[in-house]
Amino acid sequence: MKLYTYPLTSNAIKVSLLLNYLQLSFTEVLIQLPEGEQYKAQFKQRNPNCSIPVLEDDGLIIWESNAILLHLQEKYGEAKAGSESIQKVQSMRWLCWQMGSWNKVVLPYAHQRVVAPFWGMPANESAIAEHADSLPKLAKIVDTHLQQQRYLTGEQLDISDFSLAASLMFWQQAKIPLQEYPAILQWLAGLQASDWWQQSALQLDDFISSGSLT
Ligand SMILES: N[C@@H](CCC(=O)N[C@@H](CS)C(=O)NCC(=O)O)C(=O)O
Repeated sequence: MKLYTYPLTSNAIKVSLLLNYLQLSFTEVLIQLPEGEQYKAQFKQRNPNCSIPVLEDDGLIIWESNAILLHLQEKYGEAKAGSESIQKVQSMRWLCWQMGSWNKVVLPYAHQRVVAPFWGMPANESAIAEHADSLPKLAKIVDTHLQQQRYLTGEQLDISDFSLAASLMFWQQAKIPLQEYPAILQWLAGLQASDWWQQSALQLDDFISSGSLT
């Protein structure tokens, strides 16, 4: 299994988190986004959108990070997690919401304040400000939900938790204003305490200090 990735970005982080959680062995192929490698013909053959992440698994090529999560869950996940149809619908609801609403508002924080400086570029604060007014509304929805249950779809960890939490990997460094959402902070603290989250965090630290995959 190969993951074409640029590890610092939120859509890539969600896949790495799940791969570590499932303890799957895979090869990472670094696509140097700052050098425009995603536009090269060889990569474009794999993803015509010229974006990462892309998963190659037994000849199957999958782009779109949430579709990759679904594939990994279906093929390698525990049978019990997400097997109930109502849970699948709830999971799909959060995955769609993550891509359609959450990403637009939350992803720019880490992208501008962590990834851009890593690339030697100044943070474009107006890219954050453009959607920042919507953050309280979205965070409140998640927080209210998590006050009632441990994870997004119930008491079991679900791929939608990976999908939303990935963009919070650098939340303190990126100064994402989450202080008023205690249930989100509690959920996040629980995820951060797990082995697979810490494994991903260490891999990101390594990438930040070396600029390459180890
Ligand atoms: N909806 C896609 C978004 C993929 C995406 O935008 N990836 C970014 C990194 S997070 C990328 O590759 N950007 C390169 C570019 O736009 O040139 C997914 O979830 O996989």
